[in-house]
Amino acid sequence: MIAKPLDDSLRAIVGDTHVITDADVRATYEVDWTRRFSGTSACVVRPANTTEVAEVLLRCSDAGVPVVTQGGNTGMVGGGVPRDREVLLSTVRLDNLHEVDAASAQVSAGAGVTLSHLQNHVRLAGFDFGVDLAARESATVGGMVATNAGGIRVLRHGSMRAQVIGLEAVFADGSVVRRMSGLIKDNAGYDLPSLLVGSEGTLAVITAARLRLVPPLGVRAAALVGVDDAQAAVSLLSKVRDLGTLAAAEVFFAEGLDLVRAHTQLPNPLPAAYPTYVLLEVAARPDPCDEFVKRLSECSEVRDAVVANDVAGQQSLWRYREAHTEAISAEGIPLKLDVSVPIAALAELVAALPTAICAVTPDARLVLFGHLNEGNIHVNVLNAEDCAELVTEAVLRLVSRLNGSISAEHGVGRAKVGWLSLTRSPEEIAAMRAIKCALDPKCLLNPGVLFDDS
Ligand code: FAD
Ligand code: 2HG
Ligand code: ZN
Repeated sequence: MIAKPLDDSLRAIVGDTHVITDADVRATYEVDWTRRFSGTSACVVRPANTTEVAEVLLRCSDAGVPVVTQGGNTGMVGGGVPRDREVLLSTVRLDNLHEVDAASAQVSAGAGVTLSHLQNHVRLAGFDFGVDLAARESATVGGMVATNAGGIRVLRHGSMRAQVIGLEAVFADGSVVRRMSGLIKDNAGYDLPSLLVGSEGTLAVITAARLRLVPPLGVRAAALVGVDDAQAAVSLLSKVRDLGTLAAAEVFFAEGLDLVRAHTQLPNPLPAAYPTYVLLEVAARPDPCDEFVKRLSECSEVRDAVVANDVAGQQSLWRYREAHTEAISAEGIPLKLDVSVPIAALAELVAALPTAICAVTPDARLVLFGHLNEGNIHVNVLNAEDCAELVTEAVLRLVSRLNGSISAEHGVGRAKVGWLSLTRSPEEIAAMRAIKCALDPKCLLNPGVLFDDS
């Protein structure tokens, strides 16, 4: 599968055991989490440090062989799996995690460190990390930077971009750039770390990140609230947001809850069923719970609510939201469209989606959920394998008409390449292509991701 001279050089760089050519072992790297995207790699290479990454990229560049970078392989848009005999560079061994720098509230982490490892590490030092998401056991620092991951704490701390102070990365030709000193103020020219955040592996391989830490959330309370519809959810959010203690605001609907309950055997969270559910969490010092409960009792949108101020109770409320992805996957391979619209248009989007999708395929099963505060809805469509393109077109055009984005947090990957122009102007796409050509002139990094092959 791979020419002998390149195979020999890769083995010389990372060692025999870290160049995987066996088809059965490669297979786990060659299909994505959703099972929707797969391909074949020439081999899987697992470098142990930045020098090895640089040498691997240099050899591949000399041989003209494309490279796909993979972290935890939890991405949802097919960006981290090979298509056709690329070298797959896995970052699993870049798992160096430095001591927390308490004076600056920062930490340096290798690209292959998982989110849960990072969280446990910084919590032991009295800090927390500002991004959290349900794939925490597998998603890596490098993958989260490369996708500018969002998740459940964006309303409090921003997305991954807001946590990145500096990066170390290797360009396609093997040259290394490093900005890891932790300077908050450093305005000397173009900010390369910012450019690499969200670049989806198309500009460089990120090898390490210097990350901002946040104070622990403090005392928390979570409420699962039943409301009438998406408009009521938006209106409720606006009434609790000004408490100043909100730490999460998530939304899901009756279909999703039914699916989660069928999959997990969890009981009904509230005595009656409601069309729409909002999961709110507050966190602060001093204890924000009483004020939160009082505010909820004053909101006419609340039809019923269960409040948890103990950790176990909060975790069980979160389970209803976080189990959506696995419950949907247990039913089949969904078409996943992660979109955002201005919050004022959220209710219109939620109301229009069933009609738009039904017009393409009446048999589709639609499950919606997402991050309420950012107008970010995860549109999951089951039974749409045969008409995925048409459904994608219908949903993304609707989103574009509502001034939304075709990708809120998962990226463009391979999944949405054909629709980039719905969200980015020709001028923006031309500028992005110019950057790609300047940094990766042979187009060897993640070909087919973000841009089509032309
Ligand atoms: P991978 O899947 O391995 O790769 C993703 C992309 O990043 C690919 O294009 C890959 O080439 C590139 N990449 C990976 N590592 C590097 C590197 N070191 N250098 C350069 N490029 C690299 N995402 C959210 O934003 N918010 C959520 O709330 C959220 N929840 C999720 C819940 C579940 C259950 C699952 C399965 C996924 C969820 N995701 C979410 C999606 C996913 O976890 C994120 O996109 C995550 O950032 C991917 O990290 P990873 O290490 O798995 O990257
Ligand atoms: C989430 O918010 C993730 O749970 C996954 O972004 C979304 O499964 C999905 O569509
Ligand atoms: Zn999400």
